[in-house]
Formats: sequence, C-alpha cells, structure tokens
Amino acid sequence: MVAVEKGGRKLGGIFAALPTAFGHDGALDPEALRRLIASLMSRGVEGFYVGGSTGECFLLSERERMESLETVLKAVGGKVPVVAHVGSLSTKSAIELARHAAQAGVAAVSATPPLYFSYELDEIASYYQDIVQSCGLPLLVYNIPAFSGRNFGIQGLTRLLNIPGVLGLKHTSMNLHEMERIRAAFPAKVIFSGYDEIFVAATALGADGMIGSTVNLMPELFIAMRTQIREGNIAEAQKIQHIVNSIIEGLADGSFFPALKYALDLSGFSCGACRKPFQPLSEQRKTAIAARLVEYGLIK
Ligand code: MN9
Repeated sequence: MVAVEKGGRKLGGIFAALPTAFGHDGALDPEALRRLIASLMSRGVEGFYVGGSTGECFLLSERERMESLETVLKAVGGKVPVVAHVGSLSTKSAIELARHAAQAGVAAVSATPPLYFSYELDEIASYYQDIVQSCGLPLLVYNIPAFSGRNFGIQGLTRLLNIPGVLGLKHTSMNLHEMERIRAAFPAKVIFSGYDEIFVAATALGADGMIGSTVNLMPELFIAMRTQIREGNIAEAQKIQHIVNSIIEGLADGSFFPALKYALDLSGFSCGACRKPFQPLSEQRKTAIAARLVEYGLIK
C-alpha cells in the first residue's frame, strides 16, 4: 500500500483533530459539528482526524463513533482528506469501525494500541495487521504513550511501521528524537506530529503534517507557522509557536479537553461539554481561560 491519498498526493498538512459535538441533552449534535467543519475548511484546514482523543473516542458508543464520522464525511464533501480513528479495546470492535470507515469513504484509518492489558508487541502488531487486512485502507499507528501507557521506542515503532498496509504514524509524543529516527528510516511513510506545542520543531525534523486539537481553535496560527517555516523565517515561526503555547498553557492548567471545548464555545463554535467522567469547569478556570484568549486576541 502506498502512502498517498486519492489523487496521488502524499497525505500531510494541517489537520484538525475534531471534537465530538454534544447538545444539551448529551446526544450527538451534528449541526454544531457541521458549523465547525465549514468554518475550519474556509480558514484553510487541510484535513480532519475524527474520533480521536479530542473526539472523546472511548466515551462514545460504537454507533455514535460511526454516526459522528458520517456527519464529518458529509460536511467535508470530499474536499479534504478525512482520517478515522478506529482504535478500540478489542480487535473485533476496531475492525467493525474500520470497515464502516472504509465504506463511508475515509482516506485512511488510525488506531491507538489496544488498551488496558499489557499485551506483547506481537499481539499489538497482530491487532494492527488485522485492522489493515479487514478494511483495505492505509493505517496510521496512533502513538500516544502518555494516554496508552505504551512506549514502543524506536524498535517497537519500526516493527509496527513494517506491517504491510501501515501508512505511517500519528506521533503524539514529545520525543522528537524518535520521530527523527523513524523519519530517516521510513522516508516514504507519513508522519503526523500530534502535539501542537512542538509543531515548528516537528516540521523542521521532517513531519509531513500535524493533527491537533487546538487547530479547531486557531487554525490561522498553524498555517502561519507553516508559511514562515517554508519561507525560512524560523524566528517568525518560533514567535507564533510561543503564542500558541501560551494559549495552550492556559487550557492545560487542569483537565485539557473540557477547557478546549469551553474555548471553542467562547469563540462561537459550541460543541457542548465533555462527557463524564470529565467534569464541568469551575468558574475560576472559565474566567482564566477567557482572559487568556482575550490576551492573545482569539476573542474580544
Ligand atoms: O491529537 C492532541 N493530542 C491529545 C492531538 O490531546 C492527546 C494534541 O492536539 C493536544 O491536545 C495538544 C495540547 O496538548 O497538543
């Protein structure tokens, strides 16, 4: 399988890791998601990652994960690539999600390693292999040691990337040394950097793109950073990264995803609250987040 999207171009660019939108009743809110997507596309976002961490994947039912993906694909209308996260506790469930995603028309699937049990690397490799074989789509391994508890290291990642059909990596790790080693060893594979805080550094080390939660909030800043890097203005890119990181710092002062959803709300794209066990934000945090967004000009 080759590392390309439809039309022959290598997958890459600035992707939003979409939230899942919920209404006041806690059910999916497709209209809110459509509004966010339309805005992000008009502001230059180059692709979408659906139902990942930002999408609260493991707090949704399988049915909801499928429905949410269908909403996204309809809203995107084939204009930019969509990657569906199908990671699950069991191979069976991941396969069901992957087959659905293939039928629905995504460019690629992606999956966290299977969680909870301390599987051997062989078992994890078989999970990825089964997913790829079942859906026939290219797959991005979702490497996220902080959440999955799995730190594959360079050797482990190499093993997973050598599975036929594995397109590449969503590297949600601050370990850019690993990323560079993988970049050099697999020039044809696709590498997305997963932490918005290190976009400039990851791009400089050869990432093909980024998949980020805060792209939902400030796509212009990521596009501006990329432009500056392409033009060789590293100092300018660094300044924008500093602004982005100062905004993220304001969101990460406590549980991150409820804060991101609140920030989206303030910027006019309410996607509801995060599902339990996430908790509503305290008034104190809300005030601090609003102040930070005002300080950096994201809202008035
Ligand atoms: O998908 C996101 N990863 C996680 C990417 O949330 C675990 C990132 O965009 C982060 O939310 C972001 C803030 O730390 O970099």
